[in-house]
Amino acid sequence: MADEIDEYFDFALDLVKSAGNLIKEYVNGIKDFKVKSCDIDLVTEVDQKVEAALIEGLSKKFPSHKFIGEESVADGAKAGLTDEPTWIIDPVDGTLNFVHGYPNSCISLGLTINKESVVGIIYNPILDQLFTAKKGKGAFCNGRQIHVSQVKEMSKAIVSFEAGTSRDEERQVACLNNFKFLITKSQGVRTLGSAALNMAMVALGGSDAYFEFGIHAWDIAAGDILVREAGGVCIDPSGGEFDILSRRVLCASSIELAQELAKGLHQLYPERD
Ligand code: LIP
Repeated sequence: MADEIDEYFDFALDLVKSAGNLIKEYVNGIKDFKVKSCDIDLVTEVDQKVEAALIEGLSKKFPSHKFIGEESVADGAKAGLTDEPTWIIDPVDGTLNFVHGYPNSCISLGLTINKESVVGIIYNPILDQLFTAKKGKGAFCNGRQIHVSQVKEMSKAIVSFEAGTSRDEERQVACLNNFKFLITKSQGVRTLGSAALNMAMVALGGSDAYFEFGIHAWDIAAGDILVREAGGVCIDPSGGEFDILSRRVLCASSIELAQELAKGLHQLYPERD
């Protein structure tokens, strides 16, 4: 299995690096975009071109593999996860940032086998940050091995979260309650605008935890294995087991910090993917 994972990883990495050039062309932002579920949830032709290039390249090389892509699902494809090798793709994670020319956007590519993340690639071509992980082989940033911080308590933690794509009343209440929880209990609060890059910062040890309600499998598949291979944990925000299709995620440098956060969070339960 390890040799197969190496082959999958090496081929996918070349494709991601090449697709990153499409994003680099718009380092100052892109003014042509379409609105999806609301005027915060956007898509550009670059999102669509990157996803098409990754699916075309991977499906030619590995014809039996399956795919869950953000824009394919937006166009009606099912986000069904099977035991087959499945590539889970966010072609531009942080699309709102990308449209604005705010340099926190990335390609997020995860691979699951038997529903377990075994490969993660998160590439921000604008800042030239390449985060990678393979099952059992550690986590890396630009080829340098990385590790989560040693932080085990909120009072010493930088915690990131996101307001997300919708602004309905229930989400506003949860967001404000959780923001108050963080500013009173943690050392710092950050919101990067990209789930994958928030998770990469935890793996890097730059921040100590991240949680979000309402994200999708494509936002977190790569970040899940990256954080775990960096020595961190990924769990459900209520403290239970991580479920990639639940649209809920909490990752942290330690289980102690994750559980302290889980105890105090105002929970949201979006409809599953
Ligand atoms: C984004 C996520 C982010 C979330 C945004 C959006 P996209 O993904 O990475 O965490 O808060 O609402 O969903 O849509 O840019 O691929």
